[in-house]
Amino acid sequence: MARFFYHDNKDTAEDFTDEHDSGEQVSEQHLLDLGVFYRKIESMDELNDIAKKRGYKNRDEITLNLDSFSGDVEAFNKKMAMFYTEHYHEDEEIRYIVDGEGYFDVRGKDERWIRAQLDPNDLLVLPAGIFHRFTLSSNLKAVKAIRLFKDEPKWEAINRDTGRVSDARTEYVNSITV
Ligand code: KMT
Ligand code: NI
Repeated sequence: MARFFYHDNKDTAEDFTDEHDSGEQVSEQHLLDLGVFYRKIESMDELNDIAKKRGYKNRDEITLNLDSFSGDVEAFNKKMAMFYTEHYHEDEEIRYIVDGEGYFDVRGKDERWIRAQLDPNDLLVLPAGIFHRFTLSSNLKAVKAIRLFKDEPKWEAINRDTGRVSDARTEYVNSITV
């Protein structure tokens, strides 16, 4: 079952896969107010149903752990650093956890990081334009997830440090009232 909490902002390059729970919880409603949709999924039928309703026509599966990089620690660490770099996309980011565990961090009100710890059967949808990052957890260092897409997969990540503000970002900011 997922857990949502404020990040303690005490992460370093060495320990960012640790939990970093500040102890302050965040509600599902709060996430909804940010445009972030969470659902516990009980069956593949339910996932397919939601995918149909929300127009997610395509999907693939990703396994992320050291083995998926054939034990190449450098390549693995590079990918981990990339996922953990703050960015947004021009489309929704839709992830369904099949196995393992992961942390999705999203920027909340006052720019505070909110951490969503996702476990098997958790579905999370990040709206287009929201700043976020991802990491595996120190506990498991592995995740298997289904990535769903409305259309063809688009992989472009717009990193925050580029300062690039696309229409998706502007629309997201305008849609948020919290
Ligand atoms: C992403 O875009 O951040 C990922 O695909 C991370 C792995 S999916 C749990
Ligand atoms: Ni992303």
